[in-house]
Amino acid sequence: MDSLEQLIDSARQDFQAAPDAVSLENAKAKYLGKTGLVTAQMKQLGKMPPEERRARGAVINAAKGQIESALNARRQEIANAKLQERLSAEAIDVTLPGRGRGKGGIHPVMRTWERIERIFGSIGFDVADGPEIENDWTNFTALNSPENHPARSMQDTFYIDGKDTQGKPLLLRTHTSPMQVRYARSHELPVKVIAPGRTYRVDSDATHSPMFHQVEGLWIDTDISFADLKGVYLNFIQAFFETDNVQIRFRPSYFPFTEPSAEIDIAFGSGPLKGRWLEVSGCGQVHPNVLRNMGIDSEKYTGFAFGSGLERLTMLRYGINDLRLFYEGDLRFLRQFN
Ligand code: 2NL
Repeated sequence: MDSLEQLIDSARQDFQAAPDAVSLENAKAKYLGKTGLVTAQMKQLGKMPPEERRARGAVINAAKGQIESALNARRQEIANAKLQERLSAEAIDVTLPGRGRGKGGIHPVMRTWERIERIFGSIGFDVADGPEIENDWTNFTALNSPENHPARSMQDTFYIDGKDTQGKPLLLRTHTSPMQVRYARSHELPVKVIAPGRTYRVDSDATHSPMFHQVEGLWIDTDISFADLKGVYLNFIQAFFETDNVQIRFRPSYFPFTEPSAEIDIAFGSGPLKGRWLEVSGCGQVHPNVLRNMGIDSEKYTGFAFGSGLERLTMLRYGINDLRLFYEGDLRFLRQFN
């Protein structure tokens, strides 16, 4: 066999034996490099007589071409093998369930908020919304709070730097009543509305937070009495706690914005709180001065109002014993409601 045939055979074997790109390039040098075996054959040509040189040169070139294509074929094989290896290492099992994203959830106080809107909505109450930064007329004066009332002091209320357009102090609303004042002044009678929202007072301990949530209710028409208040509130408590086995009582009290005024207590007939009177709300007949500040004829119209804390209602509904759990953002606590 011609030595060139052997050269091609041995190159093919060497290339085939090369396990990776680096050894393949080394094997290439052995044949096609500057000092390689094919190159050595080329160098022989110079010593040949011209008439043989031509034919021999063509044969060597053909052999070189075969070795090059064997090299390229092996290069392709190695590249393909490497790609296959990567693909199987990085394989994605598309049949696995997705990992999903943290979905977030509804805060228990917000659940209470939504429940209350639904319950009062079902008996025809509208929902009012308004600013958390108020002026002192809407937050205090309109609600019949005397100028020197302690609730208006810097000790009890967060005042904002700067004044409103009339040079009056600005403050974080201390109750949601100002929303109802705004609502009543801008809507036709009868007024039948609830005002849920955030409120702020300078107060912070185990049972008080500087920010808390309140819902107030207001129903003003020609013949709205305390009896209507009792009916509406009992209906609300029964719907909210999902039981008819609950009693309600009114205890005389005082608020500047209502006259007469009362505290509302409830007592469950069963469960862990069975038989204990629990305070859940303040309420009363809207004071005539407040009606006048709403632009309502206090000789023709009467109405009731109440104010309940959303945190308190939420604690009673779920059996939560510490108010601070609502504000710590501990997911172990919050996840239980979702
Ligand atoms: C409490 C007391 C109360 C009201 C809120 C009210 C609102 C208007 C007019 C008259 Cl616009 N009254 N709201 C009335 C009585 C009591 O809340 O201690 N809540 C937690």
